[in-house]
Amino acid sequence: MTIAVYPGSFDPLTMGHLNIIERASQLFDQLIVTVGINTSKKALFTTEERVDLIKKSVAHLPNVVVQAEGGLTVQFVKQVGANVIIRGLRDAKDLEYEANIANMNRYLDDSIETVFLVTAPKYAFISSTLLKEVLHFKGDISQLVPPAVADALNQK
Ligand code: COD
Repeated sequence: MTIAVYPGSFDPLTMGHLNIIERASQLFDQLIVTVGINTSKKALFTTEERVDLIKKSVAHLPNVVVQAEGGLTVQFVKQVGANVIIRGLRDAKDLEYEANIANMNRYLDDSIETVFLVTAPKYAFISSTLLKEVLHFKGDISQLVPPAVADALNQK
């Protein structure tokens, strides 16, 4: 069985993330989406809230599992018997950032490969950070996130 892990902050999950999840779930027998800790980001949702929102948004994908992960991504990948990390690329800036993470992960464990999926163009401008900025000023972002996330954002 081929297992891949898609780690992220997902604060919150966007349509761009969901598109990557849907596509990766077709490439592997099982996809594990992990809500990890990015020490350089300040969170809007708790880890439990993010896990719950992702679970609701991937209910139509039977081979996708969602969980929280507080440690190093490569350790988790090894633990679950996977050897692939999925990441999404929106533009050249993402590539530069993601290449460094992929190389650090390869340094930590060179049996683990990072596979990049290029964002569908209609989602390329979406980022959790920009969403939070628009929301702060009460802009409408309901089309840019799955319905469960839109509801949760309205309640925040
Ligand atoms: N379309 C497609 N893909 C997208 C979009 C979009 N609109 N927006 C974001 N993405 C991609 C990102 O490029 C990324 O690949 C992924 O989705 C997740 O994005 P974020 O922003 O939710 O998550 P990050 O990048 O903050 O997640 C960082 C981790 C938590 C994975 C990382 O910090 C981590 O692994 N932490 C644990 C410690 C560790 O192992 N560090 C790695 C060594 S440096």
